[in-house]
Amino acid sequence: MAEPFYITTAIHYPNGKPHIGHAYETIAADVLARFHRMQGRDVRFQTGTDEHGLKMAQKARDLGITPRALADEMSAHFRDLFDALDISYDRFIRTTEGEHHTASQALWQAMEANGDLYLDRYEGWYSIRDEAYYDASELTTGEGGEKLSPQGTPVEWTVEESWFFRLSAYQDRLLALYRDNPGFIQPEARRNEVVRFVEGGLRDLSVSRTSFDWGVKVPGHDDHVMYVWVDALTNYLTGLGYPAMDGDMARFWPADIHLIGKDIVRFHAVYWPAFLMSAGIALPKKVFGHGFLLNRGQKESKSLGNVTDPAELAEKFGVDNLRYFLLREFSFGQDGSYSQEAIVSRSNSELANSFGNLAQRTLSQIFKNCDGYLPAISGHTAEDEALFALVDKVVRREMPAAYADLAFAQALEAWMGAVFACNAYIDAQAPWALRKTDEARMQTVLATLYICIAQLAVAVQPVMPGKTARLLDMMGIAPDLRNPAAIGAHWYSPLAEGDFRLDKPEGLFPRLELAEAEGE
Ligand code: ME8
Repeated sequence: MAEPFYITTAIHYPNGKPHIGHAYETIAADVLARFHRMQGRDVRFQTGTDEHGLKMAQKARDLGITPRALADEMSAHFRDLFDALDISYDRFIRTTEGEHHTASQALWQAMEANGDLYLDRYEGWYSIRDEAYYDASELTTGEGGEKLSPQGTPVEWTVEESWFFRLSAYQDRLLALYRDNPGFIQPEARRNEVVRFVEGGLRDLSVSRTSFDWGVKVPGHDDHVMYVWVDALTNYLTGLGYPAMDGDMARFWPADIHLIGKDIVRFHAVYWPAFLMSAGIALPKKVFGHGFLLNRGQKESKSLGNVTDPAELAEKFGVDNLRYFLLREFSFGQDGSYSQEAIVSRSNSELANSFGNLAQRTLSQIFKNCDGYLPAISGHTAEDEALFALVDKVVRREMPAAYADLAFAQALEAWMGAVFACNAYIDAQAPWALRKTDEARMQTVLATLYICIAQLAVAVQPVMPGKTARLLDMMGIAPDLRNPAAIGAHWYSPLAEGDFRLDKPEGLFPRLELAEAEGE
C-alpha cells in the first residue's frame, strides 16, 4: 500500500476575510500535497479555521454579532477562497465542530493524567492580538510610551485564575528532540531561534481562561475555557479521528509536516511537542516556518488601505499564474515583497512568452504541418539527445528533489531553465524551414519537442494544476501517464500510432496587462 503523507497548514483566524498570506501558505501546502500524490504517496492534506479565543469574541462584539455567526461567515470565505485557488485539501476543519471539542478535552485529560496540569493564579503581560503572555523582558516600548509585545502588538497587565501546563519540565526533552532531529524545525534560522529560546529556560504555560467563555471547556471546570492555542494545535489530531487511535490516526499520525508562518513557530516547535510528549502521542516529523509576504515592502493592514483580496488577484491574473508567481518569486523560507506589476511581468516573461509560446509554436506546427498527427521519429541527433538529457535531469531529478525540500523557487527555476533550452532548440532547429527541405527531420524535431513539453507539463502540475491539465488534454496524454514514473521517451510510442489527433491548439497563457492606474 502507498506510503502515507500527512500535511497540514496552520488553521486561520476567521476574524476577517482571508489575506494574501493565507493564500500563500495554503498554495504552498497544496503544491507539496500534489507533488507527493504524484509521487504515489497516500496524501492527507488538512487546513481550516481557528475559531475560538478572545480575538474572535472581541471582533464579534464590535460587530454586534455572536462569535459563532462571525466564524460561520468568515470561515465560508476561507473555504471559498481555497476552492477558487484549486486547493486539494482532504479535510477543512473548523474548531467549533463537536468532534474537535471532544478531541481537545481528551488531549487535556491525557496531559492531566500525566500530572502536567495544575491550577494557580496568573499575572502577566497579555497580548490579545497574539493571544499570548509575554515576559517583561521581551517587551518593547511604542512611540506613545505604550508597552508592546515582540510582535509589536499592545499588551495589558492581566490577572486571572488559570490552569498551568508544566512546560518547565520539558526543557531537556525538547532540547534533545532538536538535537537528535536536526530537520525537525526548518529553515535553519527558525531552528536556531527556537533552540536559543528553549535554552534560555521555560516557564510553565497558562492554559486556561476565565475572563470569557468562547472556547473549549476545561473538563470538570466549566468556568474555564482552554487557552485557544491548546485547542488550536489539537486540530491536527481531531482531523484524524483522535481520541480514537485506530483508523486515520494509526495511518497518518505522526504528521509529516506542519507548514506554518514564521510568527507561530514557537507554538508548533515548543508547546506542541511538549503537549504531545505529555499525552504520550508521537511527535510530528517536521515544522516548517515560511516567510511573510509584504505588499510593496509593507505589511497589509486596514489602516494603510493596502489589503489585497487574494480571490480578486486570482480572478484578475488567473489562478495558476498567481500560484506560479507566489512560488517562483520568493525563496520559501524568506520574506518577500510582491506587487501587481511583478505578477504581470513574471507571468508574461515566463508563462506567456516562454512556456506558453513554446507549447503554442510546437503544437500549432504539428497541427498544420503534420495534419495533427504525432510526428514520427527517425533517428536522433546529438542536439536532440542533449535536450532530452537536460529535460530528463530537470524533471526527474532536480525538480522532485527541490519540491521535496520545499525549495519551490529552485524547482521552478530549474523548470524555466529547461523551457529556455527547448526554445533555444526550436530556434536553432527551425522546423518551419525544414518543412520544405527535410520533412523527416522536421517530424523528429517536433516529436522531440512534443515529448519534452509533455514532460515539463507533468513536472509543473503541482504548481499549475489547471493549465497543465488543459495542455496535457490537448496533447492527448492520458491521466495515468501524468506522473514522473511514466515520464520518458517511451510516452511517445503509445501516442505515435495515429490514435490521437491534435485539434487546433488554444493559447494557454494570454499576456496580462495592468490598467494604468493599477501600477501606481
Ligand atoms: O496564526 N505572509 O492564524 P492566522 C505569509 N490561528 N504568511 C502569513 C502572513 C503573511 N503576511 N500573515 C499570516 C494563526 N501568515 C493561528 C494559527 S495553528 C494551530 C493556529 C500565516 O490566521 C501565519 O504565519 O493569523 C499562519 O501560519 C497562517 O498565515 C494563519 O495565520
